[in-house]
Amino acid sequence: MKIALAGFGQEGRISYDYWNRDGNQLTIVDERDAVEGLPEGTLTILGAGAFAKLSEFDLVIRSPGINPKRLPYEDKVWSATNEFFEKCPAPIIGVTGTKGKGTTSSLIASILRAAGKTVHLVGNIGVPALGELASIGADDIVVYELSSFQLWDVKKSPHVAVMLMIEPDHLDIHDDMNDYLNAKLNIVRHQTENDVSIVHRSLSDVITLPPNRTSYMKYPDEDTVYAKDGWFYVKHQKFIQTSVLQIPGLHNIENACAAIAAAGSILSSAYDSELEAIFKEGLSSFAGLPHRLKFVAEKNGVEYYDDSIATTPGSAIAAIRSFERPKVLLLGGHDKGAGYDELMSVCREADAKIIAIGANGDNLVELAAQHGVTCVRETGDMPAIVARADEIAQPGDVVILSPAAASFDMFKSYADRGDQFIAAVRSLQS
Ligand code: UMA
Repeated sequence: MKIALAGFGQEGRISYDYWNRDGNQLTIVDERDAVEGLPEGTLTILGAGAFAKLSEFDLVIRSPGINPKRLPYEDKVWSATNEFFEKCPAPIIGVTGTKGKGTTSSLIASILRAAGKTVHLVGNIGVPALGELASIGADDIVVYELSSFQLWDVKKSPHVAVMLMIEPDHLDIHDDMNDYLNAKLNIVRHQTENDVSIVHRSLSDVITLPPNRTSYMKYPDEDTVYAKDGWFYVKHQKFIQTSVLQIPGLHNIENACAAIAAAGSILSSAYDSELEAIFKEGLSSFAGLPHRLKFVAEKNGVEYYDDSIATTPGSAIAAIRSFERPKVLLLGGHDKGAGYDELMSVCREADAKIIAIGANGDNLVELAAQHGVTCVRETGDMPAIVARADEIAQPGDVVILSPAAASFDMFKSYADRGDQFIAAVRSLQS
């Protein structure tokens, strides 16, 4: 078969290894002019306009970040996620939502591992699923973190679908909010009778299940899983103390509610004392993913937190709400089309000060002034940004890098932005 691999990033590279068999002729197609690490002797179509030349191929494998409308080759377009859903021998728990997918997926995996299961944690979390396929057995469980990009054109849905909260995001790539939401809803769209859907209560109005499905589990909710007065409750029964979690913030208590519901749907819905010990171990042993509201260091009486993964206003709001103490927020970057008014109101209520950074920093300064929020502009690099925070913050304050924007204006990725922040904080004089 003549196969075009559209996009040669993390997924494209794994797709190359996967389809490089059975006499297939592979061609790497990418809109960048130069792509590093090309396998020797491979056919390529590179540069602007590369996707216009694919009609002669039998199969086009779409990388997640490419809008399907840009590959108008009808039933020839396929994806690594579709291939994985088709071939995976084990049950799949899929997790989507705007923020919290990685954390919730990890919590689910942690609980299932505490129960002795062999778990494969794959997907948007940074592990292309196809690369794991060969090592998955029928008795294992897959936890698949799914982005809207991966769900965009899926033909199957996972056995257990978890939909976390959704807010505007990726509107620079999706046509509009409807297109984004529609892609996410594919996580339940092809489910069958015995499948399970676990849906954040804020989505009650938008969720549409396939005709053969009648109900879904809403969370947090008194009839399913919720948290009250420092305890997780399952079906009205006190279950585990919320303090077992190592990860801070109310949003993470909600993520844990979703994880308890999802893991319970695989292990047993009895939630008895034996399960209680397993869940406790699973929930407490997860120390959090890098760059998600992680404590970095205390300098001059000020605590610094790295929340570089926060690329949307909603996640920055969650970060602000995670602390009682006075806050200095490092905000800004490449704008993805989401509005900042609500975030500014929350900053105003919480009396948080802002240091506006990155490409949309000037707009943020203007908006902060309209909302009566204290805001300074910093146009320097990460050490300059951290030095400015050191200048402004008082002992007892927290400084949070929670930029509510993508990183590509100044950094390679959110991880690079977070790593540079950690390095700059650690080298601050104290
Ligand atoms: N490309 C084009 N044209 C386009 C888009 C991309 O030519 O219109 C090319 C790029 O030049 C590049 C390649 O395609 O060479 C990149 O492919 P990609 O953007 O689809 O990304 P991958 O490197 O394959 O990584 C993807 C996910 N990235 C995106 O969805 C943007 C990774 O999620 C994921 O970890 C990985 O697959 C493994 O499954 C990252 C992400 O930022 C963490 N996700 C977004 C998020 O979490 O907000 C959705």
